[in-house]
Amino acid sequence: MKEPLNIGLIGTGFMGRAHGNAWLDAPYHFDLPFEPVRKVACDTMEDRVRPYAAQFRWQGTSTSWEELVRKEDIHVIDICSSNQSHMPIAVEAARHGKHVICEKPMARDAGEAEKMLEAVRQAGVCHMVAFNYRRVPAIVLAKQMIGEGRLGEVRHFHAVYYQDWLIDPEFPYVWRHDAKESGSGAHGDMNAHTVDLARYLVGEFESVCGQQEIFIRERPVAGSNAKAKVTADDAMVFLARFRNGAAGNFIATRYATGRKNYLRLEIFGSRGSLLFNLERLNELDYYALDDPPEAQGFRNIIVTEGAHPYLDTWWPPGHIIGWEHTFIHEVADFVKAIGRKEPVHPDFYDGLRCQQVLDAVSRSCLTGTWETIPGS
Ligand code: SOE
Repeated sequence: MKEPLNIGLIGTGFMGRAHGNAWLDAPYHFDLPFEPVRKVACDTMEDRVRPYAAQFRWQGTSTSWEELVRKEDIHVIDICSSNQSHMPIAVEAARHGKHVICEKPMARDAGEAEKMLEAVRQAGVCHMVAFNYRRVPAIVLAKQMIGEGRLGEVRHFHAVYYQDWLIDPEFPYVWRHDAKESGSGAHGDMNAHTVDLARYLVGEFESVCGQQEIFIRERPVAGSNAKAKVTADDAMVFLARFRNGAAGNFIATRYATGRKNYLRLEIFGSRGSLLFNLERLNELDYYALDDPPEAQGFRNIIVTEGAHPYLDTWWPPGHIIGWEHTFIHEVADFVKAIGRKEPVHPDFYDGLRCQQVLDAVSRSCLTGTWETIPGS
């Protein structure tokens, strides 16, 4: 019998469901050092948390995160609630000795992220930011290939993250439109992912220059005739310089009509290139300058071989995996790190560095100039 690792999950919306599914599935597919126990699910509303707990089979429920993080028998706090709650929950959870996994963006700004990092470091607990796209096998393969020098020097990192769920002006006002609650809009929600992937695949940022847009300034409030002012960005576009000399360009928008969850990376190096599209997440396109001239061209790698990252635990070659698997990989890696008492990445330091880049982009929209990333 493995020792139990009792989980307290906070926030039962979209991300709560993705994490709930992952906690359920991870032990069936990965050899974990503990038995994760879905102990308490928490949300502010009783009528949200109860059906969630029944669906994902949690033992108990709570409507108070303050009480949950104090519970002696909870070992891990999994934060899936809205952005403004991340900092207070993470700090308190760490203070009570809990390991913390936190949804992205880690915080609303770098100041909050710093407090969170300090809290987990002081407590000596394991910490992770849930940038799940680092756990797409094709992305891990891309990292390996770049590390092996197959691209030579990376010159361009081009990242677009397109969604279109806001094109309807009648789409109601939600917390994601409120900069106070969310920190930012498409920027923190979507650029956070691509900035983290850029740090993972290319390296640290040096400076950035951004352009922010709010296309629809007011939105209807559900259940009333009132309208609320949108303060969080609908789209954020920016240029970047990396410390290693690579040039980056990034677009995050919720107005890419027809695109649903289209995260595309194009990485061009002196010896080769890699292309990735999240909506085809089992595939990686690779161009190698070292191929004989008559055979040159992009090749499409179906990333489902046992030799590919994470895939030895799933299905035979060609039997594809999906979006939810990235969360399963994430919680499995987190539990393994707790067992080994070792750091796991992306950790709260990575979350802070990502936040510093996002903040610098926002600053540059106000100053109209390039902004340097602290510590560059
Ligand atoms: C909404 O834009 C969202 O769910 C993000 O919050 C997630 O991080 C992303 O994976 C999909 O889109």
